Amino acid sequence: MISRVLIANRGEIALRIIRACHELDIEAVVVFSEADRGETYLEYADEAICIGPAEAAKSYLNIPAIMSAAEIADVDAIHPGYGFLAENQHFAEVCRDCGIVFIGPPVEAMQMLGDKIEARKIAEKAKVPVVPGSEGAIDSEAEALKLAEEIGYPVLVKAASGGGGRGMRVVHNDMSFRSAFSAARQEAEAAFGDGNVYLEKFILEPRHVEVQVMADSFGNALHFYERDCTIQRRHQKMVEESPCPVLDEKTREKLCSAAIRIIKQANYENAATVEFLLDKDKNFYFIEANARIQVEHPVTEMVTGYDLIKWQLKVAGGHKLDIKQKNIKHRGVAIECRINAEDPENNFSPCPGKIEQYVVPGGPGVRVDSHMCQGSVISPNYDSMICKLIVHNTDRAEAINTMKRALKEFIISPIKTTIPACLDILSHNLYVKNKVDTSFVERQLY
Ligand code: MV4
Repeated sequence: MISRVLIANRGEIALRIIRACHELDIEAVVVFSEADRGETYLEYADEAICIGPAEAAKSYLNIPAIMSAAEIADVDAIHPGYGFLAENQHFAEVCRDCGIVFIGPPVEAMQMLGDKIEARKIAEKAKVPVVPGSEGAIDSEAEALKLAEEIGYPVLVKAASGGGGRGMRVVHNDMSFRSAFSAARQEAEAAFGDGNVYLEKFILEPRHVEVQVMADSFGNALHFYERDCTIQRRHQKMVEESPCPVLDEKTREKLCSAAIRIIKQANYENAATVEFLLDKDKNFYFIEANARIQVEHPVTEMVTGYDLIKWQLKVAGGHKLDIKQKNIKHRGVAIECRINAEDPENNFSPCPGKIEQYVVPGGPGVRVDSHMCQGSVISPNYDSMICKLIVHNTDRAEAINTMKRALKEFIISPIKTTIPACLDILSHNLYVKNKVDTSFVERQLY
């Protein structure tokens, strides 16, 4: 069993993990940088340890500093949250070598899924549909060009170590193939130190649907249904919901069992998200898997009633995932809006600064995941998320109404926020009617 955890993260997810620990009678030790000193959420922890200056590279990404804090605080385990070191294989390895439980997957599973080419191979082995594309990495330009013609344009050149939209190039014809291919390779080498690229057919106007899974160390793997994360701008998710509003129960079952097969094939443990593209004809294709808990996990918690962070802590401590798949049900609809300190009227440029007035919404079906309060300062050093506003109601139309009413109740001043942008999305005819794809926000709104 785990009795004391170090949280190697900050802000809302650090607070979310503290809360889960305390419900399980686990002590929570949190690290912080100089920029976060004095933040209210640190008070909720049993201990807080300064690990360095504001720059993430010297604090939240500083492995020696974090391991020293773990040693001083005498913890059994480290929860990495999301971002920062959550998918850093070296960090997971250091934890293992120090005899500290890394609350996440085994190093080998993280390595496999971290390489998108390997992940594609795992999906194929698990008989999960992947987008038509190359068998593995492509070395030669001639080989790539030939394959692109076979697959048919448009095609995507993707980086093996990419993900989240980084290191991708769309190619529309033979003419532009050569330059796009070599540019993608160079970009990948520069950004990830891995110039390996692969090819996929470019799926037109897809929806982004992802399945939440959890696995234990006894070979049990369960899914907690899917989230639809189609509403995003420049690869930053803005609104997420569960269940996906355009899936029928039969396709949902196929999608979720496909995700489980991938997770079992990778000998995975702990929480993961398996990402798919859904095309216009409701065909789904595996694209990548994320070896961490994600920002948008609360929508899944709201529709299933399970606390995913508590389950992460339990399975990491050797507890069996003693739930039956058939007992995991989804009820109603949950929607999450990410509220960032950004100005929608100025190209979503970050608006760091002090929050003078902060009044959160409440009432039936409203959940606010945030570490903010009156007087909080949004530091320019980290991402600009202020809050995740999550609502739950009996159906989608009701959930949209609850979200709009909660967004209107929210008072955050004087800094600019994405609340008006979220309201624009929730009020848009195409969003309400489920006629959106991943380009909706950029094409219709911003
Ligand atoms: C694609 C695609 C179309 N076809 N792959 C972008 C992020 C990364 N997770 C994968 N991405 C995409 N892969 C094929 N074969 C379109 C995207 C994509 C996208 C995917 C999900 C959510 C938003 C997106 C926005 C633009 C492109």
